[in-house]
Amino acid sequence: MQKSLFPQNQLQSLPLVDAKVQFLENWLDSTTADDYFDQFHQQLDWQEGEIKIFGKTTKIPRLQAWYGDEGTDYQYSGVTMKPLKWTHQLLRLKEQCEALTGVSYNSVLANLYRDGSDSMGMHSDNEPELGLSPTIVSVSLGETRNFDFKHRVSGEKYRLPLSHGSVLVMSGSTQKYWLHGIAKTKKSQQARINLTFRQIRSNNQK
Ligand code: MD6
Ligand code: FE
Repeated sequence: MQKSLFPQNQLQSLPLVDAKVQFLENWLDSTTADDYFDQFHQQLDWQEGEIKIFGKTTKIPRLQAWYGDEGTDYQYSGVTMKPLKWTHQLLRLKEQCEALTGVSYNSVLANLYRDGSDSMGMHSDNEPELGLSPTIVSVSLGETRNFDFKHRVSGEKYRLPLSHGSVLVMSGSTQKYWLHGIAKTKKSQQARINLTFRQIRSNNQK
């Protein structure tokens, strides 16, 4: 039997050194993506998150919600988030991400960018509970926003627009060498939801 000329899925590798980043623009068809957007926008328990910088508490410029298996507490910039119980739709999307990547996830961080003035600063997802080379799957819904990468050492930059229904997978040494973030923009006014599925080492296992 002839081997398929194409890999199992259509993920495309981005040309970034010291990283493994894969992307698929129209992963979800538009009806499915619309349904997920509406459900998550209405049903998730969106909170104004806070971070502590040098002991000072500040509101973050977007809304957040954290869902996962029991024990997947998440420490983020000095704040601990306790996971809420999975919704039916989040579990369904998690299973689609698992089928795409062949990796299992036990938690998801949801971010809601209400308009172009909401943002996420440049960061790496390198918290100890994620392990050394985590695979993180990111699904984007709603407004297209630019996703920026910056290499920690060389300063090299790469920008990728993340559109409705697209999926981005980061793995290997990506978090070690690259920062990423979502800049503010004057252009984009509509809401965007991003979901990053992760595998957190549970507190019970520590
Ligand atoms: C966002 N995403 O797209 C924020 N992190 O709104 C992330 O911070 C992210 O997309 C790790 C892996 C993939 C991501
Ligand atoms: Fe991130």
